[in-house]
Amino acid sequence: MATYLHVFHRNVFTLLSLCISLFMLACSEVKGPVAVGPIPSERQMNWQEMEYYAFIHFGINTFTDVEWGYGDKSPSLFNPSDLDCRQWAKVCKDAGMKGIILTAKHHDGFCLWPSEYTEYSVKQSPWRGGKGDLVRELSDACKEYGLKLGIYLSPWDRNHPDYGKPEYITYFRNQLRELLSDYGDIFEVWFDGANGGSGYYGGANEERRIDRRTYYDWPHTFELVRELQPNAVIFSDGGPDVRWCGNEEGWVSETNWSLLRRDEVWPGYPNYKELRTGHPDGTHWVPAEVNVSMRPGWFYHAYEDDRVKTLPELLNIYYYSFGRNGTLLINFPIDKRGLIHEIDARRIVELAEAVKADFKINLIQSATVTASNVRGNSDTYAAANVIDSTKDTYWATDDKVTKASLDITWSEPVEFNRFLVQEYIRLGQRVESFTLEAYVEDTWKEIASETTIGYKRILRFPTVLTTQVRFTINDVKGPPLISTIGFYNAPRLLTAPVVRRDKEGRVSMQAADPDADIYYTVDGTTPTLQSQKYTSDFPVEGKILIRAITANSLTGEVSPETHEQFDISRKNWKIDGDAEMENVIDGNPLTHWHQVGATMPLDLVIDLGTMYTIEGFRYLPEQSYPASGIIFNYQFYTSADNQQWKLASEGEFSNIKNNPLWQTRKFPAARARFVKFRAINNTENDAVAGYAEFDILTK
Ligand code: FUL
Repeated sequence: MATYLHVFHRNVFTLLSLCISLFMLACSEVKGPVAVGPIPSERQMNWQEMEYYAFIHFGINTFTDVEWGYGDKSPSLFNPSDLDCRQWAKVCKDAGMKGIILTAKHHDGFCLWPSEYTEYSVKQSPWRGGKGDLVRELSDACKEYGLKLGIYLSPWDRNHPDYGKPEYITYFRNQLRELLSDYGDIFEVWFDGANGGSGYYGGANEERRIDRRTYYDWPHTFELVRELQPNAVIFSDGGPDVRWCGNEEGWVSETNWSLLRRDEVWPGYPNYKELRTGHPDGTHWVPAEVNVSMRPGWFYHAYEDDRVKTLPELLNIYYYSFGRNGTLLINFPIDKRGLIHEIDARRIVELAEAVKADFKINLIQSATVTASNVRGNSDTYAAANVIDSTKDTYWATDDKVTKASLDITWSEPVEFNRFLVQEYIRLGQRVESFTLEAYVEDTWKEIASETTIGYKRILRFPTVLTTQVRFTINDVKGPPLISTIGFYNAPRLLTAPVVRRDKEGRVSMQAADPDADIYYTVDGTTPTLQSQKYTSDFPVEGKILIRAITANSLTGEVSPETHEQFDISRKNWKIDGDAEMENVIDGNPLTHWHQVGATMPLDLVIDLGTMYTIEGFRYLPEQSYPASGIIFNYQFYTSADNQQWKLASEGEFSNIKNNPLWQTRKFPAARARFVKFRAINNTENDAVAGYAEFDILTK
């Protein structure tokens, strides 16, 4: 019995000490980091993780070929021949997008769903015999393809008679209620900052200005969205959930805080450029969304079929949005058939393929990572968390730490040209600056010195070959929390190089990928990897034909060829007028000059500096969108003395509006030192002559 008692006591004692040790362990467990500054809501987190989704612009504007409708056009114009929302959804799905936002009503007030509150809708159109509902069709297609649906409802309505009066707000909210009640889950509600101005307004045809801060009583409209779609984020210039990025070109600043002094910003905020960086001292979590179109315009125009963004342009947009703590909302202008145009569809899939290739293998998987400091030396916050693929684990430091680093080592040398890093943003955006260094040829070499990280930051740089990298966080708002790190070796992007010659006659070449090499010839032969390699710009006085390719010298892969024929250098040319006139002969098609007169014709007179035998000219109209002063009818004169002029050529540049490319005209050779290019009229019939470039052809 005594023995049993002894055993019993011993067991109780063991159990007690076990409990005590467990209790002590629990007490000594490392405390988790606390939030620093504003943090995202669950709906904002869900939205941020979508990363990439589509915008659709479609409506009467598609059929009238304008960007902003006045609100006076007949609904009978809306008549797509082959509308198929499943085609839109398939393209978006194939492109890797997670949702689609539809312009249910743009500024012209035409509704793509049969709203009960207006007749200005698909109800009055011939499409589907007036029985169609485009929002329904898209909502169904999204469900079928596993995409989320978002709604753009323009606050500005140039059709509605009550716009500008309090009654319109009721109308606007009624429409919002319809859209947010009848079509299932909505992930984002998009309120445009463009508001108030001229319009049809039920036949009043007048200018109606509103106070953008107060007219819409936004707080109550936002409440309505919360009531009907509690999981939807609300977009406007200043949130409340998602902010505009301050441009429509497809980028957000490298320094990009997901924070905003939200109460200072409203839709139509004049200091909108601040939205490109956010406010480091922001009071609320309001991350940026980058909205950009596949083409210059938001709505479809056939003349932009050859102006769809190129793959290098789209890749830049990808890296300047996703790669800078933004999400990407990319717009497809639906064509008159009711489809995403084949060119846009192909291009967006090319982007998806290029991105997939860029991020194919994460080299961190074969690396060892050690940290300068780990929170409480606990495994929960270990450096290894940046390698695992779970987004909820992270490397954290002790609270007092303000500077910390990760050393990343490989047993064999690796090559990479992309670096990806993510903060654990659920507890706030903290990192203010960081550097990336690599151990190359026995020294530490800085690869990048950058500012913010946020949800995701991706850096592109020339390929590095190394076995050791150091990622250092230099300045923080609170101890850093890093959830993911990645190193990738993206393939070279091989597109035909851009070859230019400036006014001084210097020829320069540029590849879309800084890692790629350029090879060229000047003797008319086909360029190969054995041709001259381009290293820096060089002067060329006279006429020259340059043929160039971009290549991956290691694999031998080459791009399509660029073929540029330059005439005499324009070094000694003189044009009388303001400094901007130089843009006409600077060799850069992206700069331009406008000559504005009271009436047409307008003359551009150039002194070539010496006599030449001239047999033609080339004219390139302004390349930006929308361009002005596109010359249609012209005359071209030559002169030896700037007194006696001889007409050498005249005519029209047919289809120049739809296709504003280089226009070349040849004529019987003439000796001259002066040339005069006369704009007789332009495509808009106003008194403006616009030029991106002008050149002559000599014999
Ligand atoms: C702008 C609008 O005025 C454009 O037409 C387009 O809808 C774009 C997304 O937002 O502010």
